[in-house]
Amino acid sequence: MRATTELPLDLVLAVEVASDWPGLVLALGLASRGDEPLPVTALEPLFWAAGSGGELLLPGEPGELRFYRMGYQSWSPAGWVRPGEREPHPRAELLRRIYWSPQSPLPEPGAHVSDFASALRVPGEAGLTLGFLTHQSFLTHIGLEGDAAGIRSLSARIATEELPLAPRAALEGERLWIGLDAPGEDGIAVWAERAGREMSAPVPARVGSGWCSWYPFFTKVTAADVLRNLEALAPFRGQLDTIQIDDGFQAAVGDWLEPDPSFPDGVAPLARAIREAGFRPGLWLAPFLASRASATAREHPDWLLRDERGKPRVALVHGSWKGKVCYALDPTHPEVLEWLAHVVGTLRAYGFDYFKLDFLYAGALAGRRYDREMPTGAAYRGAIRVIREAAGEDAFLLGCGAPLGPSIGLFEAMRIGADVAPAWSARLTDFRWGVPAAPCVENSLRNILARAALHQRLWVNDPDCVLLRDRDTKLSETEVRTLAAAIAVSGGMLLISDDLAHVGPERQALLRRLLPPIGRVPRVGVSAEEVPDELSVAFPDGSALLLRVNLGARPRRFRVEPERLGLEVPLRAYDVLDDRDLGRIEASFETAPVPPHGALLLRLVPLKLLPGVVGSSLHLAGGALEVARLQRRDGGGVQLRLRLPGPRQGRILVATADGPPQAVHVDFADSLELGIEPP
Ligand code: 9PG
Repeated sequence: MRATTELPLDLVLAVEVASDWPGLVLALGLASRGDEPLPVTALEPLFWAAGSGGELLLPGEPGELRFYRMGYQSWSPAGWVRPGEREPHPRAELLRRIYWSPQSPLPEPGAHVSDFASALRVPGEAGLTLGFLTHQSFLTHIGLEGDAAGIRSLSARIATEELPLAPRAALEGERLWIGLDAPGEDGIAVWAERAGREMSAPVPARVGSGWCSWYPFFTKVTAADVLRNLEALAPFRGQLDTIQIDDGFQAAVGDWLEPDPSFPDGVAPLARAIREAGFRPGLWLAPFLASRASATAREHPDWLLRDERGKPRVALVHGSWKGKVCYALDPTHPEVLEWLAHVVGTLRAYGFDYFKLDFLYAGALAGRRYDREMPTGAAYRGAIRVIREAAGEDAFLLGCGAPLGPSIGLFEAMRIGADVAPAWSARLTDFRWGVPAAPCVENSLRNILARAALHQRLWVNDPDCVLLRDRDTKLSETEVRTLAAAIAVSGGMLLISDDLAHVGPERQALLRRLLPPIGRVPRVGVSAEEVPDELSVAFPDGSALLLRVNLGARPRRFRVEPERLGLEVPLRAYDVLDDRDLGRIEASFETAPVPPHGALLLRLVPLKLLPGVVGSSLHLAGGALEVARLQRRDGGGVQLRLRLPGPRQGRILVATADGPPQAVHVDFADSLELGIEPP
């Protein structure tokens, strides 16, 4: 469709009707007919306001509607809000720069914003999903105005940043998908599936695991700490993939090839040692930051992004970094790009082929760039592509602190939430910041649950690390298990981050139960709360794993409805975390109370799948990953092959369709052939 306007400008709209899902794709663009450049503020492929004609028909009562807030970057909080509800609000300009899109307004009372994609639905009912499928050039957001009485407006916006449209030139907007009829939770999944496809997301088939130096050592990490842990991890060779050195090896943020005195020989010998020990060497970098104390910032003031007054743009003030104040590098400056290629190419030549690229929002800040005509998304993507090229097509890029939309298609994996910490909550800091994003388990869990649907559609989700230490932690046994179970069931990367000297035998046994990562795409349960409390995984053998999390401060019972999970009753239920058989289940049931901050992890096996393994203490999958082969023998016995990497001790529960399960104690490494006769 083409429409002319009063300006020397045509609107060009292409509408595609999707064949595999009810909905459509809108591609809105502009074509100039004039002789003068025309600055363009924004494109809105969708705008609806009450009373402007057309009706927004949604099931349920307006007061029950929830709006999904994606959050701008890895650490920004995601979740469902009630229209009209007060939302998080960064209290300082610098916090806004870190957690908010430079192109999205801050939420006002009665107005809501979700970056890149959103959904609007009554819990459990079909709803409306809006999401941009491409982010080649521009940042995007979905806006909503309304409250419990009704929705006043809904819009989908492409920020074109006042960039001039050249005479006679055309401008293509990002493509917007409007999904109808999807239950809200699933709508986000369908959007992610499509956006991943359109942007050719390089999603690895296998989900990886590793050790990260940050959470035990922070910036104080030394080469000796890394080597000591490498040695302690030898028994996990073949099960943990990557040993990743985090922040602290560099002379200053921005001076990546100059070692800090705590790494007297630099990182090259460590890359070799890690590889020789049978692991993949990984390294952390913040490619768009340069601290005030760095040679990079000092020697190349022209590489820094500038604000409106021409001053270097501050991206972060960090208490434990030399120089504290960090500037953002200009992602369009040719010398910056050349230097980034040199840095990453050199590190690759040292042997690193896994890069955790952090504080990436700094590559998409507002400011005056060398290339003044390049929009933010394109500038960011161009710089990441340069890094990719230097790192190698076979390198593993993990994004962190990254604007989500423009990162689609460029990363194997992406951090999807706040940092963990050895404490459940950080409410005071969250309150001071105005954004619940301070490092703690509670904030990390929020996004593990609320962004679970992105996993293996846009990238492999990195939920951040499991914390296993039993010293120097405020986390209770219950809280440690909740974090571990949520990370496992989310299907995301399985990273640990402790000094192994502080991980006792029981917590090491828990680590075994987390490896290999489950790696599957979970389904998010229906919830009327801000954060969903349910994830479930359906396994190809017909069984399922169900996770329920009690984020509250009081014990809570949960209702388990097998049909809702697509499971046939009768079935057998097994409590994985407590290694306890829950018997035969005939219908929906109410669970025993789950303590505050606790989790319930159930393996559910329909009787029609039996005889078979109904429970196992060998892995948090509870039996779903363990069985490589099962043969039924005459007379009711079974022949089993168990397969799991590394030494395993524990018990498996084997059941027939009608009897109680038999517990069989096993002790093996890698695999075990087992014949079991009926009792
Ligand atoms: C290394 C860390 C770890 C961690 C990352 C990221 O706003 N801040 O001051 C802020 C500091 C650190 C931080 C996030 C925000 O953590 O998520 O895993 O790599 O950097 O410095």
